[in-house]
Amino acid sequence: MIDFIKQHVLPNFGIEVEAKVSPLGNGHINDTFLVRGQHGEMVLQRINTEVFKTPFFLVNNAQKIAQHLRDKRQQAEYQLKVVSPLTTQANELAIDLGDKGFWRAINYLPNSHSIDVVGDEQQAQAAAKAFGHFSQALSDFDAEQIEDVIPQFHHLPGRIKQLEQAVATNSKQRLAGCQAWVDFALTQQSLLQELADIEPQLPKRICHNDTKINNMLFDKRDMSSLAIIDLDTCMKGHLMYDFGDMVRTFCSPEEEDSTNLSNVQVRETIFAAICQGYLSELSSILTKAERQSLWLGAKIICLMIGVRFLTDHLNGDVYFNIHHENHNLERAANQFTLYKSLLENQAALQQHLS
Ligand code: GN1
Ligand code: MG
Repeated sequence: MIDFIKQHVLPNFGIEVEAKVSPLGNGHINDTFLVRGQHGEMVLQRINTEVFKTPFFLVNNAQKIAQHLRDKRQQAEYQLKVVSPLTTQANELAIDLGDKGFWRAINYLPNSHSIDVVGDEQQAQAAAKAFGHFSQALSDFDAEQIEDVIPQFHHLPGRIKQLEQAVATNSKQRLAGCQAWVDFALTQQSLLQELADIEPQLPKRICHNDTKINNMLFDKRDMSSLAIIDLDTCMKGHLMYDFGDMVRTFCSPEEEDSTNLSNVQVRETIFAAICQGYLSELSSILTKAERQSLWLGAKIICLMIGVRFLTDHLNGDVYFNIHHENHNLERAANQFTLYKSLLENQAALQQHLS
């Protein structure tokens, strides 16, 4: 892959073939590389076109959002750095090499540092504030300009249907090995009614839709907030899911795929820090219903990603990249365990949202 990139991709971006190319980050969908050339560094990505079926939507959205954030920064209304698309020699946002991939480049931010597990409350609060600031800065952006890169992305009814379908097909004969988790997931459908009750009251805003802790970069020199990255799934939606993904990825002391389930739980102090950081930026724009929806967003996101991992395990790991056998099942077990911890601690946790 690296040789292919050097020979066939870098020239399109005007980068010499001698540049150093190395894998970057740990996304589950796209392939990401750091390119170090004579004239500096950039991030190069091969977009997974099975998942992003209209990849030009993705790069066009990212371009518009980056432009809006850069404008805000110029007016001193956005304090974070902006990751922007880099164009090809032909002044395009990406290069489509057919079955050899759809490639795009983004500027690399020097001194950046990402974490996979939140270490303390300060980190949680800073990251939640940064995601809140990002949404705040986009709150006056015309949502109609943004295409749905993945229709019905955060859509619990659809995700449950996909699980039921995978169970019915059982194409890889894996159902017996995960029946207990399937049964558990399918007994949680009261969330659907809760969702149906509140959703009509929620405004549609541009959301990040993947507010994982490693999509917020710290400045490694002083651990201050540097930038929000991965604009791939920025789409119209509900902010409760951005809040939910922070709860999902900040609160557990274990990584998303850890099999040390006895330690997978919601840390209340981290949950409280998320609420403080996020609301400090957004409380003036959130409607009453949006604020009420945040707890539901946390529950839905934790359950839904468990459902998605379990579905992919049953389907034979066709969506998320895996690194070993049963990886998606391990991820699902981890995320359902976290979801259970949320439910068990509901009374204490919800107080931080009032
Ligand atoms: C995927 O590839 P990555 O890490 O940016 C997924 C998210 C999941 C996440 C789970 C397009 O994101 O929805 O929450 O894995 N992205 C897509 O870690 O499905
Ligand atoms: Mg992502």
